[in-house]
Order: sequence, then structure tokens, then C-alpha cells
Amino acid sequence: MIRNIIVPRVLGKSQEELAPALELLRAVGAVPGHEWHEGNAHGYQLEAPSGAIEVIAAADAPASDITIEVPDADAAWEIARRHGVKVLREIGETAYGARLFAVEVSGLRLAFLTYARRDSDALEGTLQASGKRFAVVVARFNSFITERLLDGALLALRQSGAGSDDITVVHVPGSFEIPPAARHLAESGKYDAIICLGCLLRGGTLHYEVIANEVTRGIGQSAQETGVPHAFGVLTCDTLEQAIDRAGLKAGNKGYEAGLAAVEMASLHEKVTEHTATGKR
Ligand code: DLZ
Repeated sequence: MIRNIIVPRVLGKSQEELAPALELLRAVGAVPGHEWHEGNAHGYQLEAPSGAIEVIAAADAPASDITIEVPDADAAWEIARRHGVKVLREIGETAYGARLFAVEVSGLRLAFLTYARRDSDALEGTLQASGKRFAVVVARFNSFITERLLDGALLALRQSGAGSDDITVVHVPGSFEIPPAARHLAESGKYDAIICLGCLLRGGTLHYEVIANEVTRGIGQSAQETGVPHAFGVLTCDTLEQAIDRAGLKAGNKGYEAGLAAVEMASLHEKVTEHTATGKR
């Protein structure tokens, strides 16, 4: 049985040359996986929820090295353009009804596409944050971790097009203080989404379960009772090592993921509000 398929690509000779491709792939949602380092060689796996090998019989070689299916090619196009990568093909329709664009980054030709959906009436948020306002509530406790989460969340917001003036960062002492601050911000009516960032460590936190449950419940309650989307970026880890992994290294950056979730939910919230106001079914 095959467990995993890895297609190695050597891009450039240094990590610096590789960085732009890694950044773009991460920005469109690839999750950093296993990595290895051997002398001057460095390998980084990027994971996707599913993958397939495609074998082709054709006269011409395909125009891309890797084809990536994304939920919203138009949103991915905006992200790619903000990364300043070389455009090989602008976003547009294909003969087979998909939206597709292609770029070149670190010498790698990447095609991104979204197939036409049968449920084209379905509502779905996009990763476009321009014109929307966000508040980020971040705990100072375990700031070694939470500052990294904050960097990740701010990167996600900026890459999605949020303006600096549209982002408010609020620092609170610890995770326990996140829910009331988030609620206060949500009730102000000034924000399209709230991002909550903190780090609770089992080893160092008295009554860890109680505090973790209280913080989770408080954030969920604030979201449900105010109607403003809240993204949950509070790490609950057994060890500092696990928290470090989730704040920018092996297991990605949960602050970044919370930032993207906030953008998507702010967009979805707007769409659902419009949809329900017009009385469509
Ligand atoms: C007191 C405390 C402890 C022991 N551990 C943590 C933690 O791991 N993560 C965190 O965000 N905050 C912790 N705190 C602080 C509480 O969240 C809170 O700020 C204080 O109890 C003051 O209300």
C-alpha cells in the first residue's frame, strides 16, 4: 500500500532562493510538514488535504510543474499578486470551466485552479480583507509564544489585503482576560472579526483544564452572543516544545491560521447578512 507520495523538486541552491515559493504556498493554505536538513541541502514538505498523481498522454509538456486546486482561485490570485511573483497566465476561465492562473516563483511554475462548482449558489467566504476591520486580542503570558502568534495573524491579515489602519491590537495580561476584552471589542460594532491569541501550558498553569475550558467557552459565547466572528488562536499545549511547534515551526503558525479564519469568516458573515436581507432562499 502507498502511504504518501512525494515529488521532490530542487529549486535554486540556497534556502533564500527557496523562501518565496514556500511563502506563497503557505499563504494559499499549504501546511508545513516534515522538513530535513543535511549539510547545505534543505527539504520542506508542504501538505494538502488531498493529492493525486496525474499521468498525461499528450504531444506537449504541461505549462506548470505543479497544479494546485484551491477553494477560490480569485482569492489565491490576489494573494499571489501581493507576493509580487512572475505571472505566467492571468486569472481566467479555462475551456473546461475552471478558474485558473499560473505564476513562476523560485523557478517553479505553479498553476492554481478552482473547478466550476455544482453548488454554485453555495455561500462561501473569501480571503479578501480589504475594507474590513479586525481586532487582535493577544495575551502577554507566555509572550515568547504569543508574540509569534501575533506576527502570524498580522501577516495573514496583511497578505489578505487588510490595511494597517484597519487592524487594532489589544494586549491583555493572560488568556483568562481574552474573552472579556474580545467581547468589549465585538460589542463596539467597529470590527468585522476578532482574533484571539494566547498560550496555556499544562505544566505551568494551575487548574489548566478549568482555565482552558473557561477561555474557550468565553470566546465562543462572545462570538455567538454578539454575532461577530471570533477566530480561536489560543494554544493549549502539554509542553513548551509543542507550543513552539505551533507558533511558527513544524506545525505551522496557529496565529496565521486564525488570521485567515477571521478573514474568511468576516467575508462569509457579510455574504450571509446580504443573502438573508434580500430574502433569497
Ligand atoms: C496565572 C496564569 C498561569 C499560571 N498560566 C497561564 C498560562 O499558561 N497562559 C496564560 O495565558 N495565562 C496564564 N496565567 C494568567 C491568567 O490567564 C490570568 O492572566 C491571571 O490569572 C490574572 O487574572
